Amino acid sequence: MPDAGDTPGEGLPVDADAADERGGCGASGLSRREVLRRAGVAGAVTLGGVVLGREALTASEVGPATGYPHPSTTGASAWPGPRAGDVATAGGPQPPTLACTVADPGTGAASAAAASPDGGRAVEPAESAVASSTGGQHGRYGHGVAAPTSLRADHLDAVTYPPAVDGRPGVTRTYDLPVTARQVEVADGAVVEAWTYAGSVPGPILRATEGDRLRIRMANHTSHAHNVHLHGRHDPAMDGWEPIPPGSEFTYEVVAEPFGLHPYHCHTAPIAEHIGRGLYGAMIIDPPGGRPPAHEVVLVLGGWDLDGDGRNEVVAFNGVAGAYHRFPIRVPVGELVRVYVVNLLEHDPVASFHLHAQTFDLYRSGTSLEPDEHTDLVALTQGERAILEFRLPEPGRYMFHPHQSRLAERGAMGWFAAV
Ligand SMILES: [Cu+2]
Repeated sequence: MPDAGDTPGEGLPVDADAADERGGCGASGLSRREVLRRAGVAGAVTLGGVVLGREALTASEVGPATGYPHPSTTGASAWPGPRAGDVATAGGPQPPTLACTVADPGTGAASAAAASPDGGRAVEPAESAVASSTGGQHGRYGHGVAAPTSLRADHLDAVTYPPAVDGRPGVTRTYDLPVTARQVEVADGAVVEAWTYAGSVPGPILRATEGDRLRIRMANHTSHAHNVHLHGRHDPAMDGWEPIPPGSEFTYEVVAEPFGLHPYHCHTAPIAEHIGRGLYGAMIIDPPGGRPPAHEVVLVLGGWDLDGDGRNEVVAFNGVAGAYHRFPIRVPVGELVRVYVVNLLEHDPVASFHLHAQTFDLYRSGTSLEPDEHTDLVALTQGERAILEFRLPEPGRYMFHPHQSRLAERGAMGWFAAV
């Protein structure tokens, strides 16, 4: 578990009533009811009393060691591809601030259990409806910032597992990143009016081999100006800081370089709002010849300022609080795992990535094939990123989270399940 919070009282067990008041929409001293009142959302609020579940599973508990649904550099056929639900229709009026609405009151625990089928990579939820057996005195994980009860095991696959390397260098790769507005449930009881690239937060994982031509078509279907700013090295005329007006489109064309892991994001002012509402993603540029085969995962850290106070009430890997707590990421015991971690938090200047029970080779920005360090923690400022490589030698659950407890406890905690 993360350490106790950095604010007195944070991170400590809370009772159900306190969790109700300090739930996912208003963890920074503003009660959920107050957030809802300000957002103009009526209705009573009750949090399901689920608690953090077992901290370790045996191999039999997480299922047989087959059917890893995630692709590796040797398993291109496993790539699930975009899912229909990830693509939103364009347009619609933009609300003035992020809205926060309420999940089905009082049914969180039961719904959480029902939303964890054993298909795909799902393992038994770490959260379980055991509040009654403990009297609910511990509340749920992280101030009530838990995964939406409707979350499915495969919901984030498209932004978790990168497309496989196809081994064809020197080609032109075209990505469509239409900017749309849509509602996204980012935590249990928190629905925001997000801005998205191609319907998802984070946006699609862009991937190319160094030297490829990258063509990125951005059509702005919202009523605000936006753009696509790529990190890395390119023609400054294609840098993406110039606003693309509503209803317009632009095609960026760059040579993919240098190899490494680079973020992309909207660079239209106020930038904190444009990134904070979801306009960011990860771009993997592979070295010529690729990297060694591995089971690959992309984890983009982002935040949601639900009440417009300049603080993140929800912090999440790949957009949804607690997603990998509810559905741990399966990896096979003993095989190479490569994690692409990107920090695109606004408001919190520094984050980090910490892996429990194992250490990793650290490649800062991924721009070298030699590791910079061997450690269990990497600090990441805003926009910073790293590639981590490790093997998990024993079956079980290995926790990961930012070591800043305030961030971890707002939804940015998950597990690798070695099976
Ligand atoms: Cu923007």
